[in-house]
Order: sequence, then structure tokens, then C-alpha cells
Amino acid sequence: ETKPVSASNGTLPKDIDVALIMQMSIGTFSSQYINGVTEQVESFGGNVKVYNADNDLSKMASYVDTATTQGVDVILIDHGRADALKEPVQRALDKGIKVVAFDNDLTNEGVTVIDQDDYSLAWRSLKALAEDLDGEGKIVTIWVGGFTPMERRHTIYDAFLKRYPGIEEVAKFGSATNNTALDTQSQMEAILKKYPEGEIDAVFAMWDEFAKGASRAIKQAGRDEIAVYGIDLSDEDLQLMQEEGSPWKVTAATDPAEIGRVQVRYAYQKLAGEETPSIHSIDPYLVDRDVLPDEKVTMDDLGQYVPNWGASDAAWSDWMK
Ligand code: SR1
Repeated sequence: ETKPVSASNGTLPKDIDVALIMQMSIGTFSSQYINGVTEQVESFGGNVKVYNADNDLSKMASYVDTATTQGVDVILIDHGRADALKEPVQRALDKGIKVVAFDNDLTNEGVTVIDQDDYSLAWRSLKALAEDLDGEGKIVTIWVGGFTPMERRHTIYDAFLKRYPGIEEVAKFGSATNNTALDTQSQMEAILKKYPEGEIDAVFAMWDEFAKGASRAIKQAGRDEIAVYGIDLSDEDLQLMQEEGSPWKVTAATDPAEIGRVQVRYAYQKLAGEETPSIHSIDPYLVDRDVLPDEKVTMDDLGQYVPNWGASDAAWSDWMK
């Protein structure tokens, strides 16, 4: 049973136990997302326990059952797939636990699933790439399958290749490891040796860990004819994009901390007995290095340079304010 809350009449919920169950926690996107979740829960007076399944979906499913047995009030899910999670999630829902997921394909009734509008993320970055190349050029694509957001981004990538027949994919690689950025860097170094100057115009990196690795390899090799078009943004990514001679030109992104905050607010709306949607896509924005100033910027100041960037007004109830 969940603890009684009377948020709708002005009393904030207190002492709510939240389990954040993550498929993996790799890189600065994940850490900024965890910060957003924690900050928003703590602002409501609740407690968060983070479970990291280290990319093991059966471990992730058993964490959902553990949280259910412990009788938490809320389960937040990050990544994972419905084929592994739908049954444990149903057991949680049957016990009255509120469930909000990010970046997966769960369809259990009562679960709100949020995402970053991955179609739009991929298209914004790819359109910038195509326009910069004027529709013609050779690209390297970095992608990994098996993750809901990645599969969605790839749907748009397939459409992009049809839309711009003058753009040719010369190589494609990528994997999610404990050292994704470093492993990508080594693989990109090998690609740069295989394709000398003039044989690669741009890299499309569908995750910031990929964009970091590719950018470092390109910069070290002095291949300044190659530009990187990415997805995602964090403080570390901004620093990298702003470095002198950085190949990372463009990224399409939402604020990962804001994703965490929105996910928590939906959970608290559920606790307060409010109506919540089944799906919610947070709008992404395109960030071009050229709009950034010379001095270092952080995610918190980005709204000064990227119109509409900043806190989302999604899932706010009057009592929360
Ligand atoms: C392996 S999936 C990585 C992606 O998850 C989040 O959606 C981030 O955008 C990241 O690109």
C-alpha cells in the first residue's frame, strides 16, 4: 500500500520511497539524469535508491521485483525493454506502486513512458549534417542496436539515407560497454587509418558517449576536415564542443536532468491521484557550436544561446509549485 498523500489539497507528499532502476549508468548523460531525479524527489521530501543493472536485463527485472517486495511507493525505470520488464512491472502495478519509465517500450496500462522524441532528435542532427554537406558526402555512423531510443533513431537514419541519396555511409560501428567513449575512440582511430583524408566528411554519432570518442580520435589525428553531428548534451559535452578545434559541431538534445525531473513529477501526480498520460515526449533542441560564446557555458546557462532551452513546463501541478 502506498502512503496517503493529499497533494491536491495543498499538502506535499512526504517520506515517499522511490526506486530508480536503470539498465545501465554510463557517462555524463546518466549522471546528470540521476541528479535531476534525486533533486526533484528530495525537493518533495522523498528518498531515492538507485539500482544499476549493468546492462543485464534479467538483473533489471529482478530489481523491479525487489523494489516491489520492499513496498516502495514509486518505481522509476530507465531504459530496459518490455520483453524483460512487462511482467515484473505488472506485479508492481498490481500492488499499487506507481511506475514511470524513460526510454523503453513498456505498454502496461497505468505506466507513463517518457522519451526525448527520438525521431526528432535524430532528424534534427541529420538534417544539419545534410545541409552542411549540401546533400553530398561520405559519412561514418556510430550506433548500437537493442535499446529503444537507438532503434527509433535508426528508423529516422534509414529514412535520411533515402532522402539524401548523395550521402553515402562508408562505415558503421558502435557498442555499449563500461568504457563506451574510450572504446569508440579506439575504433574511430582504426576507421581514420582505413579511410584517409578526403574519404570521410562527417560522423553521425547517435549517443554522446560515441560523439566524445569520435571527436577525440578525429582531433588527435588532426583530421579537421571531419565534423561530428551528435545526439545528447551534458556539461562535459559542452566543454568538448567548445574546445579550440573541436570536430563536434552540432548536437540535438534535451536536458537529461530535466528528463529526470519530469519523470519524478509524473510519479508524484500519480501518487496524488491525478490523471497522467501514457506517453510524453520531451522536445529536443539543436545546439550548434557556432551559437556558443567564447567563454565556457554550462547546461544551466544554455538558454541564453539556444532559444527555448531550459526547464520544461510538463507535469507541473499547482500544489507542486
Ligand atoms: C544506449 S542508449 C543511449 C541513449 O540513451 C538516452 O536516450 C540518451 O539520449 C543516449 O543517447
